[in-house]
Amino acid sequence: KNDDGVELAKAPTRLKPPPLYKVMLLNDDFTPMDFVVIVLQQFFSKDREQATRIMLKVHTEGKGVCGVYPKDIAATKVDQVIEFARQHQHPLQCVMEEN
Ligand code: NFA
Repeated sequence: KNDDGVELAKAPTRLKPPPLYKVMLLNDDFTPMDFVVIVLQQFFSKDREQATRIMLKVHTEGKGVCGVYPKDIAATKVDQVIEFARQHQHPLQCVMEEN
């Protein structure tokens, strides 16, 4: 109730956790493999071995999952990767997909 005794709408109790989004890297013919490995280490906290495995999956299959995050964090990762690639003049693309 507010000060006048009027019943106010209450937000519903959250039953479901927030949706998660996969952040994916897309293959291209120009970005160096070493650069993709650095991206996976720097922005997705992968060690060199995991990063190399994901990079090769993207290279051979066309795309691959780098990590799974809530929406705002996933969107920030996508922006950071695209900006980092752009600064280095590589065409590497990064997208998010609802899980
Ligand atoms: N296909 C790129 C090459 O042969 C490597 C690459 C891997 C690019 C993963 C983008 C993503 N240099």
